[in-house]
Amino acid sequence: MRASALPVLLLLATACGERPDRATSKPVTIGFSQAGAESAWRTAETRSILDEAKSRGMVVKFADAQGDPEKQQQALRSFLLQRVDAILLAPIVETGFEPVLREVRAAKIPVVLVDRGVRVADEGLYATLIAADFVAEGRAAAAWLAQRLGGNARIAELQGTTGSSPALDRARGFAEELAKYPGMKVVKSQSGDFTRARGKEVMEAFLKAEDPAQPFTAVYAHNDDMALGAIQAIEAAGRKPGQDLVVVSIDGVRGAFEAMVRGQLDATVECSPLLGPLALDAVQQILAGRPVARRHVVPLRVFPKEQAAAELPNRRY
Ligand code: GYE
Repeated sequence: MRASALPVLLLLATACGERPDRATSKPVTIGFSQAGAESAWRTAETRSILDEAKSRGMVVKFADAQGDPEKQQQALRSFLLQRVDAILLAPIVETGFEPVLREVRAAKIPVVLVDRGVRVADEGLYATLIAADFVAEGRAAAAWLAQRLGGNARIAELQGTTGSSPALDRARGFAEELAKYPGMKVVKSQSGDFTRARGKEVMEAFLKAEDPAQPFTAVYAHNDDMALGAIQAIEAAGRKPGQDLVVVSIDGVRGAFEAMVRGQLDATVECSPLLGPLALDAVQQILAGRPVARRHVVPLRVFPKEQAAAELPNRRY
């Protein structure tokens, strides 16, 4: 082989997902610990990562923790035993990861956090976090609602999975922004676990316990799926979502745009689940020994229902 052909071959190998530091043609193997399949957002994220890995010639060991933090720890330990080249972790909750991440680091396996953060004393336990700014999303939802309702609202809040970074931060950002408006109050708040079924159940209970003299005028759901469940509960109670109650949520899934076109949902804050290209770029950079930014913030956009019909054909999830 001519010496000049070598760098080209190496480059090709890198582009196909091979570890550039290995002379063999063994493909890169990634362990992907997914939180669950609770929402349309999450299934879109799973697809984005699996499709992107496939197109880069990477092998993915996929483990769905089904919302169980214990299962997620087991998945990480099994990736460790299988000696994967890198781990993608979409953590269910923020806490409890320190010990297992120490084991993973001792085995020199890099960890890329996708979509949610963890709370660890030693931030060096993961290479980078690729996720939206959930506090900013909560703020954007509150600001939009305040503007829409002229600074006065009695709000029912459907929170995401207890202890997850999006639930904590979306609640915090919303509350911080709301504090600027004395007429805006969260009167009920409970977790609906990011699912449509729980969103419906919790909203049903809220409406049953509602004081008729002081009815809710708005719903803030930490994701679209819960908002779609709440909309069913509101309609079943003989009220009109989008009219009697203004509904705002987060994610920007296709179902939310369809509900906006029907006039049932008022606005959604987009949080893109299409993280595959970003996550796998990070993995490839790390394996090639190149530096990666500690944090990649996925940008947000607010879509009110007036824009939904024009935007619907552009939605990719
Ligand atoms: O908003 C929600 C999902 O972690 C950002 O998890 C993600 C959230 C998303 O179940 O729909």
